[in-house]
Amino acid sequence: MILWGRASSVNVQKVLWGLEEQGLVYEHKIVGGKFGGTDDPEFTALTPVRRVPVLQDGDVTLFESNAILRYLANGQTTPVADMWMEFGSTTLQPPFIGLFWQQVRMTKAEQDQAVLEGQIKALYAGLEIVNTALSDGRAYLAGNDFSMADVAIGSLFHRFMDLHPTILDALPHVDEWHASIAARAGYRKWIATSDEELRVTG
Ligand SMILES: N[C@@H](CCC(=O)N[C@@H](CS)C(=O)NCC(=O)O)C(=O)O
Repeated sequence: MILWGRASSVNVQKVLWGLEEQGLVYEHKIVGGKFGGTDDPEFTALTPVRRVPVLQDGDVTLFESNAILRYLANGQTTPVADMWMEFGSTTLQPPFIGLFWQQVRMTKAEQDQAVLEGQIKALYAGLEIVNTALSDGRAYLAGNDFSMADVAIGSLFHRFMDLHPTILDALPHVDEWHASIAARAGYRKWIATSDEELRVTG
């Protein structure tokens, strides 16, 4: 199995954590961002979108991080886990990415306070939905078993909590869930990492 993609990409981190959870052996090829390589013929032959991650496993080649997580789960993702993975992609990830770009990838002069506040509001609204779901006492997003939904959504948390350390203060169920997934080896190894490589100064 070969995973293509730089470990500073949140979508690659998600897959690295998924691989760790499944205890799979793989080769890691670092491409994308400052490492380049996404326009090289060897890479473009694998994916039409020229983005990371890409997973190769024998005859199977996949792009899209959530599809890769489902593949790694080997058919074990439930419809409820699938639902939360979609919610992560459609509702949480867009404001998270917007926030990250504003605060990490732009200079102070380029940042737009109104956009930033809009992203925080949207992200918070999404997190309130997660908080309500978890208030029924389930241990994980899709029930009492850890699933790829926890990986897909949980992989977003480290960076925005770094930027907004108090964001979960009024969301106790998300806070508790996050503390439990953040203790997992895969999260500590691949998600709780520095974003220094991506920071724009000024
Ligand atoms: N929806 C895709 C998004 C893939 C994506 O946008 N990847 C970014 C990194 S997070 C990328 O390849 N950027 C260009 C680069 O790293 O060179 C997924 O979930 O895999």
